[in-house]
Amino acid sequence: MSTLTSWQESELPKVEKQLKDFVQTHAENEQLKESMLYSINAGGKRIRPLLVLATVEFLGHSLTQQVYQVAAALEMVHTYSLIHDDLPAMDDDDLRRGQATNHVVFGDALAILAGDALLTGAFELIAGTKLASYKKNHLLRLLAKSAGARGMVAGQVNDIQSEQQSLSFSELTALHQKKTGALIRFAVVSGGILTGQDEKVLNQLDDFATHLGLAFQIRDDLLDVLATTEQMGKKTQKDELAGKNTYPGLLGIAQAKTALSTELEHAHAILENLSLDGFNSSLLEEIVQLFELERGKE
Ligand code: GRG
Repeated sequence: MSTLTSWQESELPKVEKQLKDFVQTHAENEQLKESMLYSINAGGKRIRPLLVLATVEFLGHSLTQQVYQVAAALEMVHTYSLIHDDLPAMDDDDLRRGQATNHVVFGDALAILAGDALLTGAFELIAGTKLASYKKNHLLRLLAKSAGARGMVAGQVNDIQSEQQSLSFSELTALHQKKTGALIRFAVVSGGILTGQDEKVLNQLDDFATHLGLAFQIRDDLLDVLATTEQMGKKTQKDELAGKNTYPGLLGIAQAKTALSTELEHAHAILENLSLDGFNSSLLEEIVQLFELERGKE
């Protein structure tokens, strides 16, 4: 068993507990609770919480309840974004995480409201932690910025508005730095904020996560072309049909693979540089490897 596998088996249940306890105790309406828990329990990979936890470990600090709470809050924002993205008014998907999408099971209205409650609940969860006020403020402001009109929401709007138009490489990259990248950057930088790092380290973490976020998106685009619906637990081959701008669409598959490797090399190099300061990067390195294409698709 790899270090990452055994570590995540012992650590992720603590994030799951925060997620479930929060929804159980904060959703008064039974149907709303059911709808929120349906998507929370649908078997996401928990990449963003893993990045929060691994960054804290990398920076030489122990994992406290506050770290698990911030990781859970981030997963709540991510889960809300998937519920809303799947709605008929957006991507109109009926399969997510290998299951029927939230609106297919609960109806559009409840799905929208479950997403709203997960998003707002994330801020309540962080605000209620026992972190020092300055850290809490920083995390709340950064999460709002990352999720909102300068972050993920901005990226999603860009994505919708640019369907059926051709974006350049730099326009596509700017779109994804917001749509997918902003929450991945929050995951890593929050580890730095939680452990009280100075601005120089926070900037390096942000730089590392920017490359990781792009790698994540290029890989996701490649898998839409190369993987099956069963392998992904969501419909594949959709991007081209929807007239979406994608890395393989713009660059071709071979060059998109090269772009993925380039982003991962940049991420490695930044991590190595940070490791010179005495940090142990082995877990984060293993997580970076998860962003490579699996064997058979490389
Ligand atoms: C609705 C405001 C709003 C935003 C939605 C994130 C997003 C923006 C849309 C999701 C659509 C999509 C395919 C994005 C590309 C990459 C991505 C975020 C994939 C899903 O994340 P994973 O692979 O999913 O971490 P799991 O299910 O494992 O959590």
